[in-house]
Amino acid sequence: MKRVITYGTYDLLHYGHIELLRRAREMGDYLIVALSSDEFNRIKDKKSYYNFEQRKVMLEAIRYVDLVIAEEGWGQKEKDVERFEVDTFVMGHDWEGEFDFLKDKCDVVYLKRTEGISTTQIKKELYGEDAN
Ligand code: C2G
Repeated sequence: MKRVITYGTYDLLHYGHIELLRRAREMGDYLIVALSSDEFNRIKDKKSYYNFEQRKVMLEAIRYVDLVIAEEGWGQKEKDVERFEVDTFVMGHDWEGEFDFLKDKCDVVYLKRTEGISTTQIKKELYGEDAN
């Protein structure tokens, strides 16, 4: 059983997220998503439209996702990789190189982001330029 993990806020779920999750799942047999808590979002200076529970319900409804856990901080990835016996860590390429420290524990793969869509762009188009 090849286990894959990825991390994110996944707010205002869109096809860029789905494409990432689909490709991540295809790299193994079981996909874990560590979903940023509302408190961690504040640390990332991200304000999500949906709260953690709402974002969790949406992710759990996606066929590619097998388990959703909470991401409470930057420092939990090594423990998660060990605890869930993860084979592959996946993130979009906007994080290229940032998580290479995990390479002694698992494969680290950065997948190309889907062009032309982002939660920030959606907010800007809905709420105007100063949205973040
Ligand atoms: N993504 C993508 N294409 C897009 C938008 C997002 O492939 N058009 C990917 C991102 O690269 C990321 C995932 O979807 O791998 C989730 O995106 P965010 O919710 O923005 O994640 P982020 O806030 O970058 O969280 O500890 C890591 C952080 O929690 C990453």
